[in-house]
Amino acid sequence: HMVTVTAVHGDITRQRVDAIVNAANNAMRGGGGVDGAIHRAGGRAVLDDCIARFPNGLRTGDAGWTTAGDLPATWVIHTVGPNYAAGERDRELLESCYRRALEVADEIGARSVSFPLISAGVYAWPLNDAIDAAVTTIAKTPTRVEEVVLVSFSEDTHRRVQSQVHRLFPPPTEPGSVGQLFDRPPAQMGMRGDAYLWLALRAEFAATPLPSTWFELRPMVVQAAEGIIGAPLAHTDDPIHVPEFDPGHGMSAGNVLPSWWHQTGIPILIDRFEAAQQTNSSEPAEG
Ligand code: AR6
Repeated sequence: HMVTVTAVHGDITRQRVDAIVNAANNAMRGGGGVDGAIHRAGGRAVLDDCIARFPNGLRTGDAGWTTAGDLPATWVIHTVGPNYAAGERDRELLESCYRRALEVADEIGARSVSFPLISAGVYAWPLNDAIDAAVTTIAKTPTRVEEVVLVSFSEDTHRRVQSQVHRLFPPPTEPGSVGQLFDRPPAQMGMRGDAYLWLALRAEFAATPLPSTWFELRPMVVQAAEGIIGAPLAHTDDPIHVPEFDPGHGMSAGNVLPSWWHQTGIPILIDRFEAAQQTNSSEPAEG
């Protein structure tokens, strides 16, 4: 399907989209966290509509819409995530929240929808798994929604969401961009985090025009990589652990190997850069 998914750091109540999703509770009468923020910003109209349309509340894993009141969005799609802290640990229920919210979006004709990370706050679902449930369920749910925005309140959470979004929904790269050099992944990566770094660099350079020489390319890549991993890409065999590249599955997940970049990754990019230049200069441009 044609859905575009992006990650944003900020407050979901400020999102200018057709619908924002609320992480509500079964009673559907407001609460803390993102629920509290949405009811405060939306005003009394949101609560009145909750009472009118959901006199008996909402089941865990289900979703339903109300007006968005004073919010910039048109609708609020309320969904109730499982309360992990209280022992509700069936991941199917969490996935159901994303699926049902997208179904409700289709019902009301919302084309752009912003989600918070359902159950990842007060309900205490383990963060990496909450992120995985969000991105994989959105990826496999057929929908007419065109734009999904995953909004994270904290910078750390945003970085984790961003790297999973880059993996499952790689953004398009522009012709003649540095990002295009990353379009094909190399046959072998150094460590598991290197695949994430590769995709993060591809996204960062998606619209950056190619420099004129390869020796300008190298520092561009090194500098961007250092900005993303927050450490120097020194010539060393010591791996660097990047928390947001670690989906929480294994011990070496999230590790980046600087020596792989110097010995393999960057040389591959330089080869591709030179191949791209050959193609460009052999075009009959100057007639
Ligand atoms: N914008 C974006 N994300 C936010 C915002 C905001 N304004 N505020 C919080 N978050 P939570 P839950 C993030 O606790 O775990 C309520 O009392 C937050 O950092 O809001 O599903 C309800 O009434 C976290 O990553 O929802 C329920 O009783 C994510 O949103 C219960 O909490 C979800 O955190 C639901 O708990």
